[in-house]
Amino acid sequence: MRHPLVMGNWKLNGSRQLTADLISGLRTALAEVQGCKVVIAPPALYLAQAVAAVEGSDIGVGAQNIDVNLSGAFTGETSADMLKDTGVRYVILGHSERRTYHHETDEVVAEKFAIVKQQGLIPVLCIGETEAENEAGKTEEVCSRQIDAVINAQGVDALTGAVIAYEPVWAIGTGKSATPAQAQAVHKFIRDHIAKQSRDVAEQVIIQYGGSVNDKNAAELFGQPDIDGALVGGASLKADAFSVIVKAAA
Ligand code: G2H
Repeated sequence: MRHPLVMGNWKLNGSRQLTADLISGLRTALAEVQGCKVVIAPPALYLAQAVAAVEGSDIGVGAQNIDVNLSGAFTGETSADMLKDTGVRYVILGHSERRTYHHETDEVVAEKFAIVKQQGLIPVLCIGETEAENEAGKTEEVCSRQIDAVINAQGVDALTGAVIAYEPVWAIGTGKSATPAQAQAVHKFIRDHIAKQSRDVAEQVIIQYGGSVNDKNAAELFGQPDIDGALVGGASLKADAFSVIVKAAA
């Protein structure tokens, strides 16, 4: 039985003050909520503060990226080892902003996926098509290629315990979310694609939707059978909006 996961991707936003205030607001608003796992992903600099601030609550902490190396001469990077040492449990991988601005290929993302799994952390593998790919009817081709980069390198069992976030690039930060029916169709395709290799893995893998999820559209998205929560950007920066989204998934 899959449980929903709602994760807040703060992207390059935040401060010590916002981290303290947002987590305090979430702890209050979500104290009674059960049935939905909640994870926040602040910028790397605030991860240690966030881990300390969520202590004693059910809120988990995730990172937005890692390096493929565990240590060494790699200036400016953060390793899976360091995240684990800090108390971080989830790692977002292959977000379209990293694929676009940092030129992360499917192969690099798959390598990072392997490191995250080896360190006992939970990868959140972001996949999704651009607007041009969508209009060219290539959504399924792009999503399966991005997943197959992991499956071909590590086997389908690598997806056991992992999270996939389907984020159509045209819906990210645009206010233009996919409709529940559009998202469900792609989520079902993704699950069926994995099921060709393993029905068990396909049934247990959490597939989040991401792309302009907010307190108004969340409930209808979560009503779809293959949508197991959301990866939330902009709306995760306000405790009240994010709490409404979490409660819609619970
Ligand atoms: C998609 C999402 C979070 P937003 O990137 O990953 O951001 O909800 O702002 O579209």
